[in-house]
Amino acid sequence: MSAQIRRLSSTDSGFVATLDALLAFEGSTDAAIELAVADILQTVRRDGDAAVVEYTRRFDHLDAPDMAALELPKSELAAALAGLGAEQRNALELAAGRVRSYHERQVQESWRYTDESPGMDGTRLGQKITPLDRVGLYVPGGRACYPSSVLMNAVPAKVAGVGELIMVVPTPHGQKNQLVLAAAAITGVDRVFTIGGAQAVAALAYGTATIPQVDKIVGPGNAYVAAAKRRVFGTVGIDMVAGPSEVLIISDGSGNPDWVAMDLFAQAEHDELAQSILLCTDEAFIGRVEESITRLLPEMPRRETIATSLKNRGALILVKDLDEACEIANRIAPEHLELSLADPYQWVDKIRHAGAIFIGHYSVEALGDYCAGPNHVLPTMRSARFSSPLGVYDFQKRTSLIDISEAGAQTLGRIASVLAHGEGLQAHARSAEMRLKR
Ligand code: HSO
Ligand code: ZN
Repeated sequence: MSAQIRRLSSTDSGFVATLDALLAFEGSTDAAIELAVADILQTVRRDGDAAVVEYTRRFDHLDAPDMAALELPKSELAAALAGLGAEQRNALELAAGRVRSYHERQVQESWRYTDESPGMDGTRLGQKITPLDRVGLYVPGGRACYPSSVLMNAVPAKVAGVGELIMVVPTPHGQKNQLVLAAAAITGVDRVFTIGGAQAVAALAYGTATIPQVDKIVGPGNAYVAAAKRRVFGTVGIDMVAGPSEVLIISDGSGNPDWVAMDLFAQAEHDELAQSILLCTDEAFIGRVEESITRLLPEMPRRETIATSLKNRGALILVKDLDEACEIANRIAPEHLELSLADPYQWVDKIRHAGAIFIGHYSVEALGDYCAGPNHVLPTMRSARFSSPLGVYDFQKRTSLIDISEAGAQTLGRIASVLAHGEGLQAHARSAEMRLKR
């Protein structure tokens, strides 16, 4: 298998158009999938447990007499954890601990203050923070089934104080992933059901006799799960609908080309649509990275996926200088940005749009994916322009507190009355005016 990855230069004519075409990704809405999902949602909403059991038999080849039989007892989660080798258990626990201490810093506190502006005497305003009551965590089965993603979703939910965390994970033919169950045990997931697909999303969103209705559904999934999440949004909250994973590396040629090549591979091995791009100021270094790619690729068990992903969506791009690299990075708004630079800190401030910035040669995405501490659920498809990594914030909500004194009601009543009349809302005006002392 020969490695092919396009080489571009920012001075190429039509470079911006070429780059935009490379970045374009249709978060495809396949009509057949939409139709199938709509039908599944409706059926589960109507028939509850029986429908979920039937879909699980049909799609996952898992025969259960009833929904209760598809719930895993807590003892099975504990057994999965106990059954791990010491090395795996240790790694999982250390990762969970690091992710927890990072996320503990994100907890938002309620606040109140006394309004000191003139005429407001004794008026108090504030914001009350409340964790969500109940959250559903979707964990994929099959290829993209990551215990690390259980940690990244469950830990912030628990740190936020979510009342009950319900995990669903499909187990085709009854095949369970012990690391996933162990991760659920470590993070204190409350209940686990071995169901998946749009039917699991429907069960969580609408509730069934056995599965309690949740307030928000988080976690990655295939096209069916993504379509189902989009459709139930509004009935419940959802996290985000993630696209293929992306890495952008900015290099000044000071690094090791093998390291850079492997970082590109690490992203590309996720799936054939994953995107790995290098921006580099040093043409000779780009050549060395290309050599590393060719030499290292045959060693990789997932070389087919890597090769396809590099060929279709990868690029090695020569840029004029690091200012231009930062400009392009902001245009790309990558999920992961590695600053593979001798003196990275002066460039951090220039980056406005990225899910996570990995600073310097040792800060590699793979460490962030598992155990650095920050969340690995990050905005993809340029959505880092307007959104943020998954965090405790996604599991807490805010309620406004308004405590207006009698004096405050005089001051505000006059303002509100004027505005209410302006909007033609007489009852609003009157209810404000009634509090005015004559
Ligand atoms: N890079 C993925 C997360 C992941 N990598 C999980 C390995 N396991 C998306 O940020
Ligand atoms: Zn990864």
